[in-house]
Amino acid sequence: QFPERMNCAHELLDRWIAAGQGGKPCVVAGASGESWSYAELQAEANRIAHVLVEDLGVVPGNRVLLRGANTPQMAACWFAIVKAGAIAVGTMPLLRAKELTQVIQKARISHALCDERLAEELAKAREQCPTLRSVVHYRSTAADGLEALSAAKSPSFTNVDTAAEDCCIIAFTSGTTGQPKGTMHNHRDVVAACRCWPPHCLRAVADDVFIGSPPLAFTFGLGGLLLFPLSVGASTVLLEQAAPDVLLPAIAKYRATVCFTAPTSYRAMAAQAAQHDLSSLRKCVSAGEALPAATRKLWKDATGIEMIDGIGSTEMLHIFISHDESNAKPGATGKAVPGYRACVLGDEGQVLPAGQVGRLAVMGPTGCRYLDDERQANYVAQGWNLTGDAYLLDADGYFVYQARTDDMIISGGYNIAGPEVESALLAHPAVAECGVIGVADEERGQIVKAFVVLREGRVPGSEMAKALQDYVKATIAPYKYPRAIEFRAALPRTETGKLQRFRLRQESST
Ligand code: 3UK
Repeated sequence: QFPERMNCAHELLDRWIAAGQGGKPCVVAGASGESWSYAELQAEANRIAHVLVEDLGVVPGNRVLLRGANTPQMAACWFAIVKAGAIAVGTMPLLRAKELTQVIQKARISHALCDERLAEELAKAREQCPTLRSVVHYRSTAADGLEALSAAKSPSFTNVDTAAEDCCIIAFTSGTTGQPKGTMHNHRDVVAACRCWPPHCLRAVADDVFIGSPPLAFTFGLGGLLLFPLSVGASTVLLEQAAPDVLLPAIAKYRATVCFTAPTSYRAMAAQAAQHDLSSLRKCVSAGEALPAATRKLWKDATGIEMIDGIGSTEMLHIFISHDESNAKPGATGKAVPGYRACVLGDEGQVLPAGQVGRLAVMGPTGCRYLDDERQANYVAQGWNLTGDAYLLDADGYFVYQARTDDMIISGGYNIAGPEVESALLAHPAVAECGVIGVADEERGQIVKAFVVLREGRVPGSEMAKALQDYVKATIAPYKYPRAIEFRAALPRTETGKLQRFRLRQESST
């Protein structure tokens, strides 16, 4: 199906210019409205590729760290690295020196391209990293900045003739518990990801305008906001900052049609949707954590749009279980995306029948290869990747999320999935956000505890707690109700919108 040699920068970018479509809008800087055509992005990427090869001595296979918020310049740097046959290692903008040091050491980074606005933490990390040979700042007016170096270069560049199986991305997932895990993806994975989920579940077209919140350093953002729009010749609006109150007006301003963000962001946007013109939107994708049925309904009531949910992971590059908007089933993630296989395994590794909760295993054309051999041995068997999620397959063949495997709560002999209790609570009109964990209890082993953020104007207290408990008991099996409820102003979340249940656990054990 794939040629032996290919450079994915050609499939995604160069081929459009070769086909005479270079004048089409490609990347837009959300803050300024500055728009680059396909030809302009290509020319910029080519100039930077010359800098990498001629000035910095990058050779194929070198690992190049990329640090910055989502901007057209960052997109150009990403393509430059890939065109030069090197490996792009995206890093989340909020990472500190300590975490950057880990990434630099684990991925054996030799060069870095860094947005000047985020130079500080990388400079600190560099002191600990003798193997990091050069750091060049972009979006910079300095004499040794990337723009000064690239201005003199030719806008044409012959891509390095890479093998389809050559690595071009190392992506790190912080995981939900700390230690960053590095995973490798090659040119073929990138093209395969563009040919599986997007045509089957998203079905975007060249006129679409993509927008969203995930950083390009997160493969959810890299796919949704760069690879997928370019693979169909569409345009993409890159926002340096994409909190709900920034994303909403940006959707209206750019008449965006396809939105990628996490459930928590959809909940926050739904509350303010009426004040913005969202009539351009036609596809809304949710990933990163489970999409509760109540959130799907909230967004549909606010915008009329049936969301597309999908579970993906850094290991698998992008989404592998999902559905299109006409096959949504509230509360379920969907079915295996064409090209992927998924099943639910029991403790002995046997495939479980429908209705039983077990470990999700997935196999497909985009993964999974860890940097670390020990992880590879523990999480990948005969090509099957254990994602760390507990799932069940329902009678209709839909995969239904339960919890992260290590987040299951055992209380009084019952297995309780925190996210199911969260979904029940989120359906209550007073609840804006919530997180459910198990806390130690002498009598029951663990009890279910909910952390609740109320909507504006709602009053916390024992009366509210009782009302929420009764509400849960009336919605799901009564033994699952939260025996303890704590009201909070906000919940701890990762930069990608994932609830950090481990932090809630730490906070309640001290
Ligand atoms: C959880 C979901 C239920 C699940 C990601 C889309 O999130 C992404 O990658 P990460 O490596 O985390 C993977 C884990 O996140 N998860 C993600 N989506 C869903 N749980 N329903 C969902 N729809 O625990 C999974 O194992 O950070 C998502 C595309 C690319 C990605 N990297």
